[in-house]
Amino acid sequence: MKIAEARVIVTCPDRNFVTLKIVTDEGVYGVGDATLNGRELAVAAYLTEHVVPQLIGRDPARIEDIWQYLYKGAYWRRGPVTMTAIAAVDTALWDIKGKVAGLPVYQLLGGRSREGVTVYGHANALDVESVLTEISDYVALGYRAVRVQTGIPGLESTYGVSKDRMFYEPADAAIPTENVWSTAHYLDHVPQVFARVREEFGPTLKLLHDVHHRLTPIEAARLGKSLEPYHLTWMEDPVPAELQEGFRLIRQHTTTPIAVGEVFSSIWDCQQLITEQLIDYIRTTVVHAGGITHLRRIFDLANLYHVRSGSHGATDLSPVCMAAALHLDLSIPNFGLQEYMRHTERTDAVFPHGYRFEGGYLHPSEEPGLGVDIDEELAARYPYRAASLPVNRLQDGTMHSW
Ligand code: EZ4
Ligand code: CO
Repeated sequence: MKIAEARVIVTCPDRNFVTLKIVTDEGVYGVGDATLNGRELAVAAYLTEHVVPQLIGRDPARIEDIWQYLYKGAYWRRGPVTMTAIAAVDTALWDIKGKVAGLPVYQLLGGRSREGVTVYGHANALDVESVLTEISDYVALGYRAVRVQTGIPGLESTYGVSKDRMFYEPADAAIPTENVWSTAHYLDHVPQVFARVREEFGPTLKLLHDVHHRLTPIEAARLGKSLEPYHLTWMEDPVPAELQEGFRLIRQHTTTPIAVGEVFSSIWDCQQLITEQLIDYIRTTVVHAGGITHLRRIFDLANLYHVRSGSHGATDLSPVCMAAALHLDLSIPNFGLQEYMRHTERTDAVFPHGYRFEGGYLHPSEEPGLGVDIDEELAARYPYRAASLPVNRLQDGTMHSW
C-alpha cells in the first residue's frame, strides 16, 4: 500500500478548521486535524508546500518512521506550526492503520484501560449567580467535572467568558480584540466565586479553573493558597510556561493541583515540569503536540512522575482531534481528565463522528480507525474567515500575556 494523494481542507463551519486527508492507492483513507487557532493558513501552507510532496509514494503503515522523517528531516525542529502539521499526518496514518486492521485505534494502543473517558464542561458567565445555573445544567447532564470562569467586577471583558452556552469562541475578530487586565481585581474575586460554588454544590463535584497564563509565580502561589479550602481538581496555566523552573515557586506554597500544557508542541516543553513533579496534569493534545505517536510519549514520561493527562479539548480542536484524543485517553494508564467543549451543529455536520457522550463520559467510536470523517462537499460551502485570538493589556496599556 502506498500514499497516493494528500489533501488539505480548510473550512469554516462557524469557526476555522484545517484537516489533512491522506488517500492510499487502495482507496483506504485517513484524516488528521491540523487546526492552529488564529494561524490556520500557516499550517495549511506548511502541509501543502512542504509535507504533502514528501508523503506521496510512502508506505502509510510506517507511522513511526514517517514521524521521525518529518521531525528530524526538516532540520527546523519543534514549534507549533511544524508540530501541528506532523500531528495531522500522524493522526491520519493511525486512522488508516485502524481501518486496514479492522480495529478501533484504541485497540492498537493496547486496548481499554477504563470504561469511559471522564470529561469536564465549561461553565462561564458574567456573574456568580448565573454561573451557578450553568453548573447545574452540567450536573443535570451527568458531568462529574466543571470548569468555572466568571467576569471580574471592575473589568469590562475577560478571556474565557462569554454569553454563549456550552462553548465560547475566543477568536472573534480578524484583528485581535483587546482585553484589559487587573491582577488585583482578579485575585480578590476568584476565591469568592469558588466559596459560593462549593456552598451550592457540596464537596464532591470536581471543579477546575483556568488562569490563562495571566499571573506571575508569586501571584499564582497566592491564588493557589486562597483556593485551597475549595479543593479544586486543578488550577490551569497559572503563569506563562516558557520558564519551567518558575513553577518551583508556586509548588513550594500551595497544594492546589496544577495543569499546564495546552500551548506546548513537544515533550521538550514539559520535560522539567514533569520530571521535577512541578505539575499534576499535562494538557498537551494530539493536534498541537505531534499526534498520537508523540503525545503517547509525553504521557508515558508523565506516568513515571505521577503526572496525569488532562488534554485540551476546546472548540478549535476539531472533532477529528477529539476522536483521536478519546482513543488515547481510553488506553493510557495515567489518564486524568479530558476537556470537552461541544462543537456547533454545523461543525458536527461537516465532521460526522461516532463518539458519544453519556453520563459524564465520552466513548470513542467502535468503528475501525478513528471513527470520524469529513464531508468535503459540505466543508466547501464554508470558506475560511480570518479570526485571531485576543490580546491582553494592563490598565495602563502595557501588553500582558493573555
Ligand atoms: O484558550 O482553545 O482550556 N482551554 C482554553 C482554550 C484556549 C483556546 C485557544 O485556541 O484555554 O479556550
Ligand atoms: Co486553557
